[in-house]
Amino acid sequence: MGIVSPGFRGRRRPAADLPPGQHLAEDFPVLSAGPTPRVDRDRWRFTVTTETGEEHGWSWREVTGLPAESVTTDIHCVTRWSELGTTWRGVSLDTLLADVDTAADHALVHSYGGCTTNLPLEDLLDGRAWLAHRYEGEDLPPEHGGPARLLVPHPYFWKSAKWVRGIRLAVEDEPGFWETLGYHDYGDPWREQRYQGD
Ligand SMILES: Nc1nc2c(c(=O)[nH]1)N[C@H]1C(S)=C(S)[C@@H](COP(=O)(O)O)O[C@H]1N2
Ligand SMILES: [Mo]
Repeated sequence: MGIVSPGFRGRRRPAADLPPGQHLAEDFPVLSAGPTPRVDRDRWRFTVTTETGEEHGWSWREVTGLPAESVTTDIHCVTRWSELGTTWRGVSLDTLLADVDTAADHALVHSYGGCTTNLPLEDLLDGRAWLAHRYEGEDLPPEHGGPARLLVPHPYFWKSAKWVRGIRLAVEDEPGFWETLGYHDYGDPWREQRYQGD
């Protein structure tokens, strides 16, 4: 028996799993606002700065020595492509933020290269965000944000900062690069929060 429809790919799930207005990507598109920063692992650092200016920093060796988790998740870009069931490996932000003493509600994520994006701090906690350094079983390639990127799959994918360098915690919300350009402050794909005012 067996009905094989042209173009069927076994890995794909039904489009019912897609948020409104999204379609499946053919491959893993690269979406970068500027050139790909090349960051040497020997000089790479990840720094969390609290609202009082207290810094918590990790070298590449320290970050990759922390317990890592495997994550399989769907990702949704505001330009309307989605990918289902992508697999990653990285350190949970719960682990990185565990010893950080803060009263802040907001996070501004900074990337090597200067890009920024903002998120509520609570969206980085409770198993919803990772510092990802592996993608589909390989080191994360530079064009997709290597050495390491933020993976926070429940909002649109622009919140998943590539070449992540650090997080600044703040009492007041401050829009990042994308949000200043008109993207939504929060960006929930299931509510189609693409642009300010959605
Ligand atoms: N630093 C930085 N992070 C970024 C971007 C960027 O241009 N610079 N693009 C964002 C957008 S809009 C998307 S959809 C994803 C794209 O990730 P990819 O290029 O790995 O597909 O990265 C996000 N993170
Ligand atoms: Mo995007």
